[in-house]
Amino acid sequence: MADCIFCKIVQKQIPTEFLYEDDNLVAFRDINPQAPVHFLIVPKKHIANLLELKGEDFPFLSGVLKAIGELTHKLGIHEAGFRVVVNTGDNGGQTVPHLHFHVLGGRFMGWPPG
Ligand code: DGP
Repeated sequence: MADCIFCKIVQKQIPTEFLYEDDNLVAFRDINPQAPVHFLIVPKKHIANLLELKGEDFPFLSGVLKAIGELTHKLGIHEAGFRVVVNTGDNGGQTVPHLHFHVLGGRFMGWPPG
């Protein structure tokens, strides 16, 4: 989608190192990390948010779980734990309207979130 920053990253119009990639998604570090490890998992297809996911996106969702498993091990946060967040809409704090899964680790995180 034109003017979508994550579409531009997916299409390599904005140079970004991919930590992980498969047919349906890419993962890259958050530009404004909130934890020592903070990366985003982003569908290659433009999907605005969690509620826009369709049945046909199931391969993407299973890929998200695979990417989380592989990257948390690779980046060494699997044993101490980590958090997966999908901010959705204004109250959820979503600022980029292209679905993304935040994965944060490397420090203790309190609850409830702010
Ligand atoms: P959210 O607030 O949940 O929509 O999170 C959007 C995140 O995207 C935010 O933590 C910062 C990150 N971000 C925004 N623009 C860029 C970018 O150009 N590159 C990278 N790597 N991350 C970005």
